[in-house]
Amino acid sequence: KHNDGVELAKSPTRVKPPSMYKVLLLNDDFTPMEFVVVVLQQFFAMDHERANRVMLQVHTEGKGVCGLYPKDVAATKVAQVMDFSRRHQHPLQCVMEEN
Ligand code: TYC
Repeated sequence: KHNDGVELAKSPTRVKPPSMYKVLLLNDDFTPMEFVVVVLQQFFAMDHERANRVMLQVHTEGKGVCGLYPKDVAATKVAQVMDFSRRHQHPLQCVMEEN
C-alpha cells in the first residue's frame, strides 16, 4: 500500500546467520552426578545415555558442551540451570560463550 511518499526507515537486510553460543557445564567436587544427568535431560533434551556421557566428560575434562543456541536461547538455558541448581543448593555452574 502507498503511504503518501513517506519512506519508513528500513533496517539492513540480514545476510549473516545470527551468532551462536555454546552453553557449557563446569565441573565441581560437590554436585551429585545424577543431578547433572537430570539437568542435561530436563534442560537440554538429552536421553539418559547421552546425558551420562556428557556428565562424565564434564567430570573428567572440567567442562562440556550442552548445546549450541542463538544468544537469547542460550542465556535462558544458563539462567534456568543456575536457578534450578541454586534451588537444590548445588554449586553447579553453567556458562555461555560465543562460538
Ligand atoms: N564432579 C562431580 C562429582 O564427582 C560430578 C559433576 C559432574 C559435577 C559434572 C558437576 O558439571 C558437573 N560428584
